[in-house]
Amino acid sequence: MTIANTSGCSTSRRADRARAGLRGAAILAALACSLASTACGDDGDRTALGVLEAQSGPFDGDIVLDSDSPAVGEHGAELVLVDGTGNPLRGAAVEIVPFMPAHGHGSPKVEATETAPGHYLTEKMSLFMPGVWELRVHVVEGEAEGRLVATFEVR
Ligand SMILES: [Cu+2]
Repeated sequence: MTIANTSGCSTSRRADRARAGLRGAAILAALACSLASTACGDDGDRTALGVLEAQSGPFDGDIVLDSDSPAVGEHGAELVLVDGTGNPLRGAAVEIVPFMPAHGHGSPKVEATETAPGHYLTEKMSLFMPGVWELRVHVVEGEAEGRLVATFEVR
């Protein structure tokens, strides 16, 4: 799913693909991206900053970090997760592993606890170096399992 993010580009790559057949819309999307930062390019390898992308499994959702411009240190985040039919995902076990792809290391896994139906909160992720961090989210609900990822830049 897509949320507003600091890159100024509000379209996810998935949404871009869905629109690819609509020529006018595609041109508009390209124009919007050309006006935005490099976080929203055609590189295709990197997700837009702050956008939670489903990688496997039936789940989808959004993530909000506790800062729009996170500094090195401990950070919290709230995830809003939905099941395969778009309803709030209740009673799931949600874990997050912060990882720095450029450095090949992460920081300790944290659990996110459900605070309201479909809302999962974590408070103490250690983002201890400046640079690009992936938040790798693992979700288990009954027999279903899913992985999602969001990318943030820490200053
Ligand atoms: Cu690092």
